[in-house]
Amino acid sequence: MPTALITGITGQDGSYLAEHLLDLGHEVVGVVRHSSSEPPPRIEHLRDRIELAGADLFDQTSLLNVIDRYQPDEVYNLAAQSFVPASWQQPILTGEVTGLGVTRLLEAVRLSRPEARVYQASSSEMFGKVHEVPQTERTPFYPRSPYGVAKLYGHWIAVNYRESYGMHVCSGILFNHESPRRSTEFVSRKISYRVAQIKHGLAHELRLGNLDARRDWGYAPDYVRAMALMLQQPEPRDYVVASGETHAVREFCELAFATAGLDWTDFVISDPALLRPADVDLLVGDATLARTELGWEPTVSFRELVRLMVEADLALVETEVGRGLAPPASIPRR
Ligand code: NDP
Ligand code: GDR
Repeated sequence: MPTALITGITGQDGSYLAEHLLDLGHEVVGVVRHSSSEPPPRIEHLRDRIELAGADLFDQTSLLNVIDRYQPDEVYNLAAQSFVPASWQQPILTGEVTGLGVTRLLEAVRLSRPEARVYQASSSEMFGKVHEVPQTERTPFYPRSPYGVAKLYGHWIAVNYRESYGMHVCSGILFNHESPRRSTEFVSRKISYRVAQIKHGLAHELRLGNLDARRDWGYAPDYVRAMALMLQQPEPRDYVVASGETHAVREFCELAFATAGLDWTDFVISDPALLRPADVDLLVGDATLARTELGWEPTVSFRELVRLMVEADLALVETEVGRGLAPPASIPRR
């Protein structure tokens, strides 16, 4: 049984990837940073099937210790400060974790388990102000946020360790992928959760920033399958993973409200305070390489994604209301 070590296991993707690797018969070790609250909700249901190890992408020794102790066959680096607006508020932290943290992890692997296969979570945010449409593995990068810049560093250091040391390192350039496990600060879940609150009479409006931004949105469980497939290839390389469709935030709103029988124009307010210092206007990926080499295919369309997220939040809010746990009628503004 191969052993897979996942950093960022408490995040959206980490929880789905852990489930997928367990289904494939892997032993799973999850890296968690110290926290004053537990258990981490997204992996609560997996607690008796996975091992958790304490380490932090800030801390070289802790990473070396976990690699040394578990000698993983596969390492998935999903940990990051991943919220783009927070990267302007905390640019140095973002650079340390999302950027330099990749080097710390690669150093730990190089020193203790150089034959391990490594997956680096790269991002379509690296394309930023796009040089071509659609974006492929060969499209030049132009990041537009401290997060995007940090991810670009992580991407190139992954390529560099592959070329310098012959390590088996793959970088997955994943476009936006969402699910009911997404945090409510990201626009998809912010919308779906608020739609559910409005439907249950717990809120009356939804304040958003840039409604014209276009994203290539997919379903997170589909995207973690691509991560695992990359590490099964004989030769390491980088792959774009995307649906190939682009939609505006306003389309997401329209569909989400319609799913609950509501008209989005009655509730959505465009708030200039929520605009970013610089935004990424248009993303759409070409995943031809992933489709042909990995045999990867997404199973959930944009319309299905919006519907399943709204339906999940309608059920969640109904349960919360039923238990007297109705959350306050506000969610993070950014
Ligand atoms: P999340 O924000 O949901 O999860 C981030 C994870 O990183 C959490 O488990 C968090 O732990 C952990 N983490 C943060 N800081 C540290 C640290 N200093 N040391 C150790 N762990 C840390 O992200 P997603 O699951 O959505 O994304 C996974 C990865 O993929 C990220 O790297 C993201 O940047 C990248 N990505 C995501 C895309 C998407 O659309 N979702 C698209 C492209 C790339 P804690 O729970 O303790 O906060
Ligand atoms: P993104 O995702 O920045 O693409 O990064 P997010 O959902 O935060 O924003 C997508 C687009 O929606 C616009 N937008 C808003 N965004 C948020 N969060 N809140 C709002 O109120 C709002 N109104 C409009 C944004 O301006 C943006 O254009 C995600 C993260 O998961 C990254 O870690 C990952 O690398 C990329 O996707 C690919």
